[in-house]
Amino acid sequence: MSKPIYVLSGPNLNLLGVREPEIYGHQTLDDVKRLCEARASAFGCTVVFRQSNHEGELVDWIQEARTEASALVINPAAYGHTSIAILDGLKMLSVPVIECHLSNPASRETFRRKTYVSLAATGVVSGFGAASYELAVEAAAGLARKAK
Ligand code: CA2
Repeated sequence: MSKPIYVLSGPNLNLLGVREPEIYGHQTLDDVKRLCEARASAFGCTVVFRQSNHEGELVDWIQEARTEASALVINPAAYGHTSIAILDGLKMLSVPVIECHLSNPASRETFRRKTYVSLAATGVVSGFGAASYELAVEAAAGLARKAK
């Protein structure tokens, strides 16, 4: 049995679908989880889907992914713009890392234009709403298969 794709989401994304639907869409994080599971299953993969508002917990899960995941998809949310701890954790992975954002941070405020996570990412998917996660899972599944 191959290892799952870890799909991690950062702070405030538990409130997805509740506020700012014009930026982040109407779908909830549970909806996004179902979309990721369906897309992974189409590629013969499974996902471990988790969200945390806490930087350290995200770092713990990234470290867990070193041995337990075939690939990692991460929407670091605001921590992408601030967290060197998350960047350092990601740099320790040898599996593919896909950074994913619902919105396109490059087209928003200046402070969103830099993400530390991108420095450790194999690739980035941004701006497609919930479909960003599906596309990221698809990319992760393809890269994980190639790496076998
Ligand atoms: O577009 C994305 O996915 C972001 O990672 C979302 C982050 C933001 O800081 C990044 O620049 C881009 C914010 C997540 C906040 O989550 C919310 C959920 C529901 C309602 C409002 C915000």
